[in-house]
Amino acid sequence: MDGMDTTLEEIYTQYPETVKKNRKKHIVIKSKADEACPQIEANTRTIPGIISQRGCAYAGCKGVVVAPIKDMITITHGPVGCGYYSWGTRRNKARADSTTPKDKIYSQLCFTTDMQEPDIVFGGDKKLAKMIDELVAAFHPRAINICSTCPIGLIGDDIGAVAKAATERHGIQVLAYACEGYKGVSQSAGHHIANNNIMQNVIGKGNERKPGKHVINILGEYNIGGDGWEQERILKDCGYTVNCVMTGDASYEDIKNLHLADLNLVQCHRSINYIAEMMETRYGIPWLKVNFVGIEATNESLRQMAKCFNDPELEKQTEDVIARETARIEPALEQFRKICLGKKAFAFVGGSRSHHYQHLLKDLGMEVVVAGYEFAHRDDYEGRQVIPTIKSDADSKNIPELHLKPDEKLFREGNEYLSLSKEQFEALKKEVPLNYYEGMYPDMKNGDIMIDDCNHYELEELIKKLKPDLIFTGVRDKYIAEKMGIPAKQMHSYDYAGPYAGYNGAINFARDVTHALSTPAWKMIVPPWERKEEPDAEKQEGATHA
Ligand code: CFM
Repeated sequence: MDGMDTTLEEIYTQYPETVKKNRKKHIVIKSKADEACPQIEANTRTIPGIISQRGCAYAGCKGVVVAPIKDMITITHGPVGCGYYSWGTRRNKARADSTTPKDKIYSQLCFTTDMQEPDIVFGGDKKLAKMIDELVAAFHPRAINICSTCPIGLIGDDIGAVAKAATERHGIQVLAYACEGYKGVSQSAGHHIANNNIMQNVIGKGNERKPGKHVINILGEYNIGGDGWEQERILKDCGYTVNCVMTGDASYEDIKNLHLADLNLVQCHRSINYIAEMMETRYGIPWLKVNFVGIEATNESLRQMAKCFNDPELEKQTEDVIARETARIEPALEQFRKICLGKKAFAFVGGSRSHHYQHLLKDLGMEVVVAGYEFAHRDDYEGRQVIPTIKSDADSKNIPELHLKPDEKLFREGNEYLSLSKEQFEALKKEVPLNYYEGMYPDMKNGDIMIDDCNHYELEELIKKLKPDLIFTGVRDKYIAEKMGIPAKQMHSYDYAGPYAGYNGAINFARDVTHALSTPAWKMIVPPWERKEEPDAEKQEGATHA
């Protein structure tokens, strides 16, 4: 413990006093003495000049939540760079199905108004309206999203009015998201903006309940590398009807019918907890935080779900699936474990994976000693019980909290959704943490570090001091680790691999991690400034003038 304190103190000493004071609040060392998680500062502005790993509100709204809806056209209203650089970078996979043919899937395409200087000077609303007309004529989409980037907020285009007029003109829903990049301190603000708009304007518009005894949604699952498909496979085998995976491979129609389910599962709490909570308020649908990353975590989530419905047949089928799948993958995992066992890792991902993947790493016998989020809020670290004590910050001042009321026609009590008596429901709540998330802290070990908005400097220092065997990173910090000779797995798009969720995902992940740990390549890297021999001056000259 003391050792870790000293390590951090040494890192801080390089900072000016004010920076040191600020950054100290974003780092917590887990100590046995602390029953509850000490307060960690999160979701506040990154100190200017510090190289952060965060994205912007537009990235959170467009890139994360709305663009994966496969049959909606999403327009980036802004300069071409915002659209171009957010095109195809997030691997939210989509495929045709019985309700969405191939030619109605737009999530792989990029649409932007390509704002030019005259548009910035004279306004871009006309250009946007014209683009919508062209898109409707060319593609006949079922619905359209408009996502604004920074300049739009600055020049004051009224995208709401453009969307309203277009809805009337074309008879399809056109939604406007004022998700200018600067709307928050990170992409987290964009999640909230998207959640609000979808909740207010899309969810509840449909009336087609899918057939099945137990109908569920998976909220906050974006089907990166096919993760959502693996979860659907498992859940169907257990006997569930998956109404909607929100928003990975989801269709507009699925989201209109989102309220016609008995239970909401929440995979990524950070990005979708608003909708889970608002659906509970408006419709009474209970939600359950699950984690389908990791074998034990998947098993535990499936068992908790089965308990919710108090259906012996469902429980039996769940146990059968767990037994069958575990037996199938165990022999292969056992081989990978030989290399993974005892290895030390860091995990720095956005707002939920640094917690989820600790479970999978534990399955492989690895331990995470430092874990951090780029943009999570205090509740993702400390648990939802802290929400009432969180001060309003830059984000929440910009984004309205919707104060929804129970829907007069559709609201039902939680126990009715699960076909339980009131008493059974109360008993269930004692056993299964409905409508709650305990955060990452309880899963960390004594002496581990939890760090918010970790920067390049801190990452380098932590690597030097704690010498991890492997690092799970973002798209930029990955290269810091690799240049230092440490293998890194990029955990946003999985370095183009995956799926990593569920049972099949566990095997893919174990194989990729084993490859990373056993390749000698990273140890062979010697940067030019550390090479012993003097560079050949003549050759260098020649190279420059060639
Ligand atoms: Fe949720 Fe995500 Fe994440 Fe996230 Fe993201 Fe992502 Fe992520 Mo990249 S929604 S918070 S904003 S689990 S895109 S699929 S990997 S930072 S940890």
